[in-house]
Amino acid sequence: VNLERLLHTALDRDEFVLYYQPQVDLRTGHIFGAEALIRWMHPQRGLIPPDQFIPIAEETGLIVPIGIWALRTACIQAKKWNREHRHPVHVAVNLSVKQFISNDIVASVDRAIRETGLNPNLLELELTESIILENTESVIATMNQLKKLGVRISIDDFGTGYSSLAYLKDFPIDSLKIDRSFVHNLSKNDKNTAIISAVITLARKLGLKSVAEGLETPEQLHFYRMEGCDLAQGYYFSRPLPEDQMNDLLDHSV
Ligand code: G
Ligand code: G
Ligand code: MN
Ligand code: NA
Repeated sequence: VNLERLLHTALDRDEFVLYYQPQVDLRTGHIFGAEALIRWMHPQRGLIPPDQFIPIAEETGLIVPIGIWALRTACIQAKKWNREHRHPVHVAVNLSVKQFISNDIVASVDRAIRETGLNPNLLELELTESIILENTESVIATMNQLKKLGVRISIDDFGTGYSSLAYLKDFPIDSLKIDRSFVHNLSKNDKNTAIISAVITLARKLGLKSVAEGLETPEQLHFYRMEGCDLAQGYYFSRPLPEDQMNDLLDHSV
């Protein structure tokens, strides 16, 4: 089977969908926004998760048009949410490194914002630490151009890459998403508690927002809140939801 053709057909037939995982503001308890997570709604095989097709999309270069679709769809959705709700609703979109360096990402983001009319401050782009392994000068230049558009940049899965911390002072980023692997088996003596606590402090001292990922229990939530983490997402609050369920959640929140 030619996987590239399959993905191309999926794009043509509009078979990709975005799910949305709510992000909660830990100080107010309000919904801050949502992370958009792509799925492939295959007519025969059902819902296919991103780890089963994003790597192929990257290899074949199809990540570029798929990424443009995701960016645009998330912006359209967030624009709708912000028309209908009093509180600002942010949306976060994942960008793979290939996407960030391979095409005119700045033009794509600019177009998505202008064509949908979304306030760019409500759009966050999630990058992983692996971006650090690319040409630093050009990554910084691209990030600065994106910042000029008014969007926010976050580092996803923070703490799991092989990168140094030095990039935190050179890169114009806004938030750190603490990888969910640190959240498991939280107990008083666990080394993970020390790491999480240090990352939250690091973020605060650098003027960055901290975001907890993968919260599944009230104990985990309590710990992150006590440490002063700003935002959180995880199954404790909600799994990633299809559009209509995310709409319902927002409709029933303050
Ligand atoms: O939703 P799920 O936990 O299965 O997502 C698995 C991975 O797929 C995550 O690491 C996430 O960053 C990635 N991912 C989800 N949606 C997108 C997307 O629209 N673009 C890219 N590049 N990656 C995505
Ligand atoms: O790498 P990224 O953070 O973009 O990936 C998000 C992935 O994490 C999604 O596939 C989502 O389904 C998954 N996820 C979100 N919340 C939780 C959680 O509380 N527990 C677990 N195990 N996975 C989660
Ligand atoms: Mn993410
Ligand atoms: Na993550």
